[in-house]
Amino acid sequence: MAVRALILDVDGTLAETEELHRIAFNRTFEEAGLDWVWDRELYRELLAVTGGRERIRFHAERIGAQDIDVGALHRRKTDIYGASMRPGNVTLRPGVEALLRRARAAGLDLAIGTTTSRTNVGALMQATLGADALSWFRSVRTGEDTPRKKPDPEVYRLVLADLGFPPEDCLVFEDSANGLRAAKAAGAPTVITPSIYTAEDDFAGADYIFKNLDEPFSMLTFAPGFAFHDVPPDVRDLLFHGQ
Ligand code: XBP
Ligand code: MG
Repeated sequence: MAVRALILDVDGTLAETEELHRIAFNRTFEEAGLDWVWDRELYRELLAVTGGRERIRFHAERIGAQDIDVGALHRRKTDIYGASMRPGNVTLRPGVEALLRRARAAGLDLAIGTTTSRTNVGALMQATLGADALSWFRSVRTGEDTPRKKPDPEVYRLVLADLGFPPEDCLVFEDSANGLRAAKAAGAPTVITPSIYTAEDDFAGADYIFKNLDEPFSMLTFAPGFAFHDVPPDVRDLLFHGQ
């Protein structure tokens, strides 16, 4: 295997943005005069429904709420979330920026495969790496490119088609079981860094599971039957930066 591209999920993987999404959902509900409050426990459960619009619809149906303008609520939530994307209010997870810079220096392609919107990806980039960081990514595919959201592999298939690489030449970075299933169904080896909301997810089938990307020796597990000496040298250089 020769890694030619890194394909990254956004929410939970690049940054712990799910908490900011949750706060934006709650502000939206309050503003709209709804008495809905998504606490952390409920939000963890609701994350099984990928996509913010789908999540609101699921919740409304589950509690039997009538006359809910799901589209309007989600648009407002996106505005509130975007306004929260300010330097200092959001930071990339440990090791993410260094990995991106290392990959670029090594001539690898970068890509994004996410369920959220392009606007939200741009807002995160702007608040963390700077406005032009979106141009580091040769392919950016989002929930706006397909109605079939993770765990459906479609978003990763679109990225792979853009890149023109076989999936086994890429490494996907994910934080959730839904994302892992999407990446594996697209055929790509997958690195998992669990996030605050996904620590209890089932990551069976992951190729690597690390606590964070700056400390791959903090690996929680390798896939069963997998050992450090099995890690291909180019992956080792990339993730373990020569250690
Ligand atoms: C992220 C999501 C998104 C965000 C909210 O999943 O499911 O729905 O929670 O964003 P992943 P939107 O990290 O697997 O891509 O409200 O923009 O959908
Ligand atoms: Mg995620």
